[in-house]
Amino acid sequence: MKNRKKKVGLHELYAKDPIEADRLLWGRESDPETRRGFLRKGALLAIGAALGAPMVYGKHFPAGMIPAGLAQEDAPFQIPGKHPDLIVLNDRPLNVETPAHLLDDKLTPADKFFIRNNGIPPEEDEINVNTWTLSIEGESVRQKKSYTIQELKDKFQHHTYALTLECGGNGRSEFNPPAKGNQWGVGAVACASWTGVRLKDVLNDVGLKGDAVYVGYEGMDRHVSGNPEKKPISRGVPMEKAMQDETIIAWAMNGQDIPYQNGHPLRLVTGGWPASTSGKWLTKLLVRNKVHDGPKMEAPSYRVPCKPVAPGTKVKDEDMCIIESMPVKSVITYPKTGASLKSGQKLPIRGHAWAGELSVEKMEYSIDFGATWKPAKLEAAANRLAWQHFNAEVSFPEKGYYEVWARATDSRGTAQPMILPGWNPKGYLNNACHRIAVKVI
Ligand SMILES: Nc1nc2c(c(=O)[nH]1)N[C@H]1C(S)=C(S)[C@@H](COP(=O)(O)O)O[C@H]1N2
Ligand SMILES: [Mo]
Repeated sequence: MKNRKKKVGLHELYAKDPIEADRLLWGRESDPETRRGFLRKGALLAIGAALGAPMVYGKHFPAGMIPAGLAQEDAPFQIPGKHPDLIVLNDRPLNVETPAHLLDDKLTPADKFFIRNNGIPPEEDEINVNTWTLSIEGESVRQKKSYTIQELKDKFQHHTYALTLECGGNGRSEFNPPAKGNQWGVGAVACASWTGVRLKDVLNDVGLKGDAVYVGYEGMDRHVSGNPEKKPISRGVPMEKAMQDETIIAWAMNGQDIPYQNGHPLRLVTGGWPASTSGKWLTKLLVRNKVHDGPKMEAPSYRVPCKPVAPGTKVKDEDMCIIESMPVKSVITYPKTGASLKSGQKLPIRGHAWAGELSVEKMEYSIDFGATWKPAKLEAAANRLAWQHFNAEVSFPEKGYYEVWARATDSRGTAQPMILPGWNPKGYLNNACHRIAVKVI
């Protein structure tokens, strides 16, 4: 497999030396503390030249931010069953994100669903749908029990839900100081329709002890070290999440077999929570009498500081808390960043918004770098934990370079931050507003 082109340029420079990057890009020094401040006229002209059009609302554009119009193009890379324009961040284990404009479908099709592997998936010929068994064990089951996929299908009622899965590290590439790990842009998120049986129906059939507090999963994938004793990942959710109607053990995505890289033939789906809790190639569920302690449950994996910290702070393991519901977020899926239109034309925009366990109550967009906001139309979710679609018709006052920023607000009134939210050592939960570049010519 060919690795994708190494990312170079401004993004890398920003990661290494943000002050120098500001100087190069903006021709001025930024405040080393906040790297905020706004552009002077000379810098505005320079940036306009680089973009090929003047930045009409340039006086509102924060220094230290890279215009979305200067985003890097990546080399195509072909993965079986996946769209050629997905972006490969790592090929062992395979980690692949979806560019925002390929997330335009209301339900994400199989070929556009991102891949986040922590280990090496089972070989395709090791997957036998007829003999695959799921065993339910752990100290809090009355008696261990196992089911074939056919038994699950025969014994329990089937349910289909649209469920949003977003990797906890989605958006990591923006953090500064940078966080190690896959440098996800915006596309480690998807919402497909999943069919299976409710985890709670299965757990009730098995019979639980009164002390059950957590359900962990194990999958058939292997640790990259090749050590058969080690699992690459085994995470889980508290009983309350496990017992929700929408928490399912699924065998189908969008009415078809789950794609191989996304967990065929069986996966746990826990919508609205970090997708790391949705175990792929599911072989085992462990009902625990304590917080599950499988690989990647321990600090600092999938945890953030319990209390906000200054960027770059070292945080003790005991001060890191497990991520549960994901924060409010949205993505503009049409047009693709870099769109241009004729002066006087209106630009239709659309995308999706989601808010973990909550719903999205309001959607807005800005064409002046967040100085003012206008409402977008927001649709109701297909069901709880599914993303919601939005659209708007955008007018621009004159020719020039613009960015369209989108901002969702959840049902508790919490809105997406315009720029990077709380820094954390592992780079999780970046729910800053998505933005696209637009030129009016
Ligand atoms: N068995 C197994 N399940 C797993 C993983 C894995 O590596 N192995 N990765 C987790 C993580 S971190 C994420 S973000 C999602 C990604 O799901 P996807 O690859 O279908 O997009 O799967 C989760 N479930
Ligand atoms: Mo993840």
